Amino acid sequence: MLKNYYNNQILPELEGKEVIVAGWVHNIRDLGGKKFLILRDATGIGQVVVDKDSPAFKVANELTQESVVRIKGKVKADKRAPRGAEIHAEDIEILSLAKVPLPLDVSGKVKADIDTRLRERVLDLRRPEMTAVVKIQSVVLRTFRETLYNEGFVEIFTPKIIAAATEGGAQLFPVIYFGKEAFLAQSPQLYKELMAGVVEKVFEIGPAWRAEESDTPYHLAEFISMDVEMAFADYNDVMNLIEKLIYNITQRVSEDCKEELKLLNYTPPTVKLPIKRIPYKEAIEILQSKGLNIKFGDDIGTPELRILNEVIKEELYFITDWPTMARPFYTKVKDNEPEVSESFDLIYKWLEIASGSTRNHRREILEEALKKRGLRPESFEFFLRWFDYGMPPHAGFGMGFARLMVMLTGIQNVKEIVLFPRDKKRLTP
Ligand code: AMO
Repeated sequence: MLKNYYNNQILPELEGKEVIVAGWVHNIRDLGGKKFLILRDATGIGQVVVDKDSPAFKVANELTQESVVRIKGKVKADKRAPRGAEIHAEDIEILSLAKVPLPLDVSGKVKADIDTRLRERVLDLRRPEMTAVVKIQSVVLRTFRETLYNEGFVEIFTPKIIAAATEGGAQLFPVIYFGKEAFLAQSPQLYKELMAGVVEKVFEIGPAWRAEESDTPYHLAEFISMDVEMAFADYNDVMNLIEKLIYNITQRVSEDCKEELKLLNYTPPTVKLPIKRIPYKEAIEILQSKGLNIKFGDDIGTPELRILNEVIKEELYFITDWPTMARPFYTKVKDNEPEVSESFDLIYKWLEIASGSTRNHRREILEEALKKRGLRPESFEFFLRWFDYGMPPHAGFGMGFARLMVMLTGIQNVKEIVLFPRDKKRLTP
């Protein structure tokens, strides 16, 4: 390794010890006789003092913000330094000199608008607030995985170049696949169902694509979908599992990401179990009682969810039993109430973060559901044929990772959360 200490290990107990640290020059302060280098590494900020008579002083004069340096020096306890200790530099090696001026101020003194931030994304991601978001994301993914592994789930990968739309015909990205038309997967839906028919409990964390025309703070052309499918289960079992996942994730982020949340000046919601389950019909009645011109069959969009949220006063809630025809063909109809389906959305305040359902597991019912939606069963034969050979009843959900992160970081635009967001305007960086 080019270094033997990280910033967060430079503590007063190391007084007098020679250490080698390395990172980015976050800031340089010139105090005549000496220079203060604020050095940033993966663990945060550290302070390095360069005295005028040190051989390192000449090199320090050449330093620019964001240059990468390797510094050898002695630790000195000082209450004014971060964690109560600083390094007195003896040798500074410039590993990569950064150009001046920077297209974006990483130290955060000069604020940039969202377009500039996304254009200069790597520098933007180096800002401590954004680095905090990146770290929280990793804790969320780990907790999602660990919870599911503990519940006996198997992690899978499904193909991303596929032959048919799974979530409806619009919003599809076509690709030319060896001269044939194919599509980028809108979700792993059909393949995760088939795999529930192999190992019962599966999950996948992977990209999904939707050719979203609209430019909203909650839609991306490419998003990470957290998908679960379980055999011998229905939508209530799936909602119970989501409760466990959301509870564990929120708990773990609150405990393990204290520093990061402090940087973001945010406290995630406290998840109270069980999460309220409101049937769609009841939600419509509430909205009607608030004077909205809405009827059975209509979508409950963001403006309506905002109103519903004011009435319900829950940070998290499920809307269950959506109209059958408002859901994709794979969704099971409710047994004694065919106009609604065994389906749900999980809502955070007024943002949909997950949706799921009990699935149809009988071929003839799937064929009928496809036809009702104007789709040709023959186009889905690659999926349907497996229902001839033993498919258990099953259920599952898909959760938008970036939308979950809205709840966990308080950042209100998913484009700020995703590392390199893809939308109608952006294909680079
Ligand atoms: P759905 O289409 O509701 O369901 O998507 C599941 C979840 O994915 C997130 N999401 C998005 N996030 C960002 N940008 C987008 N364009 C976008 N579209 C969707 C949302 C949403 O709740 N196969 C079903 C899931 C299932 O039933 O298992 C599906 O894809 O958070």
